[in-house]
Amino acid sequence: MISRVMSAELAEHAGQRVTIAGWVHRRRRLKSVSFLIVRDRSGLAQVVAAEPESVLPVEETVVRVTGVVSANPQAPGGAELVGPEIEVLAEPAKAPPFDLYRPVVPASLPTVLDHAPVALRHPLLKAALRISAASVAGFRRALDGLGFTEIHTPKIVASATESGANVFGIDYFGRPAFLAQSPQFYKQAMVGVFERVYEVGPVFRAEPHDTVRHLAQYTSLDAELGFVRDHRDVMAVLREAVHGMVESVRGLAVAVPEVPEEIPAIHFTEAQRLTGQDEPDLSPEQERWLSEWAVREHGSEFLFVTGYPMAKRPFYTHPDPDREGYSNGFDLLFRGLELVTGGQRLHRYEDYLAAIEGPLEPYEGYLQAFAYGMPPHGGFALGLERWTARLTGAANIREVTAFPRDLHRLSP
Ligand code: AMO
Repeated sequence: MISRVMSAELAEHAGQRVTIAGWVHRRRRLKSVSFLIVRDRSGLAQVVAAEPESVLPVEETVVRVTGVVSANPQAPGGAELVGPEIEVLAEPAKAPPFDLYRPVVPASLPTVLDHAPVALRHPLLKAALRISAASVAGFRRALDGLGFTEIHTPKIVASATESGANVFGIDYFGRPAFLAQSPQFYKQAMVGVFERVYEVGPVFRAEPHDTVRHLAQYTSLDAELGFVRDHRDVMAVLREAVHGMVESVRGLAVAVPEVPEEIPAIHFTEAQRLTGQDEPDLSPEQERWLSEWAVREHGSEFLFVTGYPMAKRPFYTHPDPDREGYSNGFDLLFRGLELVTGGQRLHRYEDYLAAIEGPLEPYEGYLQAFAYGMPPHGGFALGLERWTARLTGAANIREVTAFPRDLHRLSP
């Protein structure tokens, strides 16, 4: 049996008889010959057939094709397969909801999402998911290089971590439980074990808003590190993580941003002054304006906003020791959108006892970490779908999420 060759490697086999396998991406007739474009994990291969187009297998048929490789500068990858024997491995039961071979996705977002298992085969939609995968690989590589250990923490938990409002409740063997809104408590506890940890995993938010930047489940790229001076050490690690992600997508994404050696940072109060607002949080419009300002003033597509008011940050946030009412918490804006939240945390047991409102019982497991000694620490979380959307220019994060979960969508 001849072993399978990837479409991207065809040119290396010019003159040889080889076998490729994949899906029929497109059948087409040109002058006197028919072409079968076969799609595999590496790309597209052109097969030249003698038969008329109508007898060739239809789009999305799974095929194995054996033929002789012939150099042709016009073919994808500079080579094509001639004299093919086509073996059908699986016939589709249905036609795809739209032509997967069109250069631009010829369907609305709801159509794409309703047919995600097949729609995601479109090269553009697939490319976004590959960018997302490469970003995660870059994140891991950067943090591995900085002495971080990857952890995996429970997604079924006993208490809300971010706010009580948007938490999914579940029935856990007759007891109330929640889907984790973040790995916040566990990543902090694991600083007590490894000093530096990260996690890539799903988090759940019962988001009642139907926006282009919120999902009910998203992938959170979390990191947490001990022995920090304050939040600035966390921001420096985040810069390295983002830089690693950018390097990893070079060649895959079109508009790859520059990550400045030092990402510009402004204090929350300065951001308010610049935008002429005085709310305790930044609105999406302010975030957009500030991003444009950072490009204008600093030539940077990234901007840190530091020192958010304590009132708007979770209870585990460390206050700014020099500025009453403000925190050592920050956000990172990227291309007009909040991409990351992070900061320095409280680390003394008694500070937690004072910060937690209401009964301590749901927090008992978490509090153990602080009862047994924790160094000054901090961390951050980056929303993967927001990152990929901003990198690819997708207007809605659902376009770059394989099977998005939101207010209306639980399937496919
Ligand atoms: P926060 O709740 O701000 O912080 O979330 C961190 C980042 O996650 C992304 N994000 C979302 N993405 C898609 N859909 C959503 N519903 C959604 N909500 C948030 C954003 C956001 O910046 N524990 C803290 C992080 C930390 O301090 O370490 C937290 O979860 O990109």
